Amino acid sequence: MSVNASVLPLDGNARAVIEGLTSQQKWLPPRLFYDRAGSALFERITELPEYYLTATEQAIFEREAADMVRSAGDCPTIVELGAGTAKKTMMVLRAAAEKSSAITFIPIDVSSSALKVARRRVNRELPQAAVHPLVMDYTERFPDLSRFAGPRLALYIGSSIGNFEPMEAAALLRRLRLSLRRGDALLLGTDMRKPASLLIPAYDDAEGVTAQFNLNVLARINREFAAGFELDRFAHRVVWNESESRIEMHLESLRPQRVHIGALDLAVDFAAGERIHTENSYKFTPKMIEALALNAGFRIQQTWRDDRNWFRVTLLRA
Ligand code: AVI
Repeated sequence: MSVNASVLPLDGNARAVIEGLTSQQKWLPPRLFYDRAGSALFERITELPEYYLTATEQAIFEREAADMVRSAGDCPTIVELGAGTAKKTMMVLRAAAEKSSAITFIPIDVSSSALKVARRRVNRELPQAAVHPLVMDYTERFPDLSRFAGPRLALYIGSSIGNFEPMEAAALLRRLRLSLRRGDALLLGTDMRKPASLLIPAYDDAEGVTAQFNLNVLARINREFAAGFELDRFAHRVVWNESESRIEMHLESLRPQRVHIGALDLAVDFAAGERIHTENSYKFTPKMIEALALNAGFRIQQTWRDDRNWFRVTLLRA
């Protein structure tokens, strides 16, 4: 039996592709980056010499994890939003395991393959920790954490909060706070504002991995929605938006073209030079972190940073 796709209810990604590509200023949501291919490309980005974020945050954790756990207080349950493969988290888990004999780790991510790696890693390196991975999109809903012992320590690291508009970021942290109890803690990683000469290469690396990561969004739409994007007709573009304090990623159409998206019954026209805005990555100042904490109803307790002041990890109290 053949089914007309147009009568089936559309999922969130389908709706976003239609909405984004029929807008005056075309856009696509950054969550579309993270299919299996995109998650693997992101792992490669984190190892690039230009992408200083991961190594810098990792160095802060290596030096300060024990102090962070001490300041957070006794937290037998550790919840991580967007945990991925939980590589950086190990340092916090090890420090927490030294304090409490029984710890529970709840990594949350949309990628089940990344969570499998995370679970194997924790089981191997810290067999005494109980691991409860949750495959879910935390931007849509929050898990019920009440069945896990408190107090809880939430982790939101890697500057993932920077991929949200300031209002959305505050709303997300507010929802997180509501799923925590008074006195629970949050460790928040934020990439700090710095000269464009350092920021641009981090998002436009010499090897072209970030370009592939950006273009993979079109490849994914081809795969999942029977679209006809020809990847060599689009180019990866990176802009430092000084007034908004953010790096922007775009895909620029290199010629006038029409692209059909079969499963959505949609034809999209592009002018030469027209761009699809695919990501914002906000770069923070201490004031921006304070405003975010305040708007989300958290109190800042302590901050750790690297020697160059490129990245910060802030302990917030619900
Ligand atoms: C996941 N997130 C914090 C990354 C960032 O730096 O904004 C995503 C990314 N985009 C391009 N490179 C990395």
